[in-house]
Amino acid sequence: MRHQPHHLEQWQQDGFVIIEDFFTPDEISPLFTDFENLYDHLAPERAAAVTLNKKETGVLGKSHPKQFQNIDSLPYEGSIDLNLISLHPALIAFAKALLAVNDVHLYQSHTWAKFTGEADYDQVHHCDFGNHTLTVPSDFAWQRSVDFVAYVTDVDDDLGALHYVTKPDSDLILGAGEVRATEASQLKLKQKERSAAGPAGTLVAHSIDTFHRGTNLTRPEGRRYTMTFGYKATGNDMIGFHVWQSSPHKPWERILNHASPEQLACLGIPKPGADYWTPRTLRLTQDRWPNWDLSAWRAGIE
Ligand SMILES: O=C(O)CCC(=O)C(=O)O
Ligand SMILES: [Fe+2]
Repeated sequence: MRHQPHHLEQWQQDGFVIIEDFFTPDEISPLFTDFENLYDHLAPERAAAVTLNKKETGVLGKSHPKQFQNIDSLPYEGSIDLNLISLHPALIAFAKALLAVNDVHLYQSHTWAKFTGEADYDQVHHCDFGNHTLTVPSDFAWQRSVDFVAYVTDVDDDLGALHYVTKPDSDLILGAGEVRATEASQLKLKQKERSAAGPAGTLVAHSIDTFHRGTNLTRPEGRRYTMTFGYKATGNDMIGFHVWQSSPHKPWERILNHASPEQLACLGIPKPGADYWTPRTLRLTQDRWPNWDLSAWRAGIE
């Protein structure tokens, strides 16, 4: 376990928890290499990376498509480490504890590279439910979700640290349970905002009903590499983002051939012992993915 009871209490109280050393340096360093391979060539030229051109890169404070251009989703054209980090057992355990459920589903996994000068990454305060559900955030935590942000580089204040407002503070400003912020309330939210700056290895957890915003990168030639992981309770059809099944030609073997049954259950693959597994489904699955070791699923069936 990499989380403590006080982290769960903080999540219940504030809607945000930040754990600075959630991932170890040994876990982060291969991810950094992957990010360099995937994104370094997209970094702006030096001259662009030291000056911020707001006119070209977006309206200050509003989200803008340029903010989201260096994003990829699972599975990744990278190492096994990069492909498995969204399903790290400690992350799964933390998601279960935060949502207070026994089974969770990974419904979002992104890499995201931001570069000084590439875009104006400043955003207004918002909650993320708008593109995670067609409904509004539930009154019950387990019916909402947990959004994790993992830092692959140090994310200092001049490197686009996320800013957030605790639930008690936003409730005081907007009214209890409000998830919409008027333009007039933005200033008040900013006055109460805190920084989620932290070193590589930091994990931030928040929910689809918590106010936060992206901020701009201002350090000359700065780069911010992060990953986003979204978990929900298994079977919660209100929440969604990716449809893993719609990209069968992506490198799924990098996950299937290396992940445990518990990890794969988070992608919707039935656990060993589930009635889905029969001699027929096992045979066809093995034909489809020849290098996936199915022995755990096969046990007791064949
Ligand atoms: O990357 C960040 O720091 C926050 C971005 C964000 O909140 C968003 O795009 O919804
Ligand atoms: Fe957001």
